[in-house]
Amino acid sequence: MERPLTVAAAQLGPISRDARRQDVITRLVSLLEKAARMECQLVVFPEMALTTFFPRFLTEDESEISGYFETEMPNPSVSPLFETAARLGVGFYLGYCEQVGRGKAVRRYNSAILVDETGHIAGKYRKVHVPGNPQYDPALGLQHLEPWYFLDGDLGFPVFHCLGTRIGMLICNDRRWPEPWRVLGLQGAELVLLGYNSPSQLPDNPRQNAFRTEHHQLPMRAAAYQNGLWVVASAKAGREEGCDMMGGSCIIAPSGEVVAVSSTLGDELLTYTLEPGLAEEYKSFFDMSRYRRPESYGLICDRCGPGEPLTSAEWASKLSPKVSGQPTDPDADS
Ligand code: CDV
Repeated sequence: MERPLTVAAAQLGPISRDARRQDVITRLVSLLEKAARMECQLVVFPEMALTTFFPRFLTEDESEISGYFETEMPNPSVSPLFETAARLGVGFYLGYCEQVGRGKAVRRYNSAILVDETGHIAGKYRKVHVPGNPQYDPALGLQHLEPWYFLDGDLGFPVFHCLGTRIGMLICNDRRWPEPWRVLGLQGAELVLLGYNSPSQLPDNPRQNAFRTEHHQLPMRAAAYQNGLWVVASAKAGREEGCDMMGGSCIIAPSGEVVAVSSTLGDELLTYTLEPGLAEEYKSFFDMSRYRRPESYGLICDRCGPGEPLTSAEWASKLSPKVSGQPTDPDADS
């Protein structure tokens, strides 16, 4: 049964450090209204869509830091967004900075919420792969201090039923790792929404500069194909507080094809009518229940980083009885 869903990546241009929250919300509401006029049902805003990407600065000024965080969601400053969504019947993904608790018990996360077409929060995700350094490093050409401000997400990789679709969420750096995509795919995700803030140049890894767009799309295209799902990725782009941020917001089909891509570095709406059912076609092609071999993949969870190659004896002890009943050493029979 066909059930088309018209989605939009609502790319944002830069947000300055001293931007008023109210002015940012006005920009988001205007993109939401435009999306509704274009008959979109779901709009994806970037990571940290309410503020500048402040982890490029080190600040210990608590009043500045707390000004970047939301202590509840929704709250009076963002309510125009929720009200507009409900009035127009448009759902949205919003990346924001979440603060839980107070004083010494404070916990801060780089989060995203999924809001349904009635303006209610259908789900929340907290960024798991928090990149960068926990301290200022004067040797670096570009500071990326997310671990100074944020804890690793502790909600796993949930999938939500929303707008008749199984939807998962990721945030920026998560897209570069295959594991979260697989975990979402194993829960039947048909659509993954992702906001990002990615510098267009890496001064400390200059040999990657020529591949920035490639390294942005490559893991998402592979993940879309390997897990049979759609991806909507939305950038905070342009020159923000002296840092050039890449655009390239895009929509990717389960075939791995990029079906829409942004063309500016400013506020821009990128729309596409997707067919969630196409995800099923690719999921059936891979038929994971039949062909995956989790009993051989244990090393993925046992090891964090690379180590020495396993010996055949180590493999034999690691493999589940289902596999280790068979010889793992090609010479074992001879
Ligand atoms: N906001 C991010 O997570 N940005 C990272 C940086 C560290 C490059 C990214 O993967 O794009």
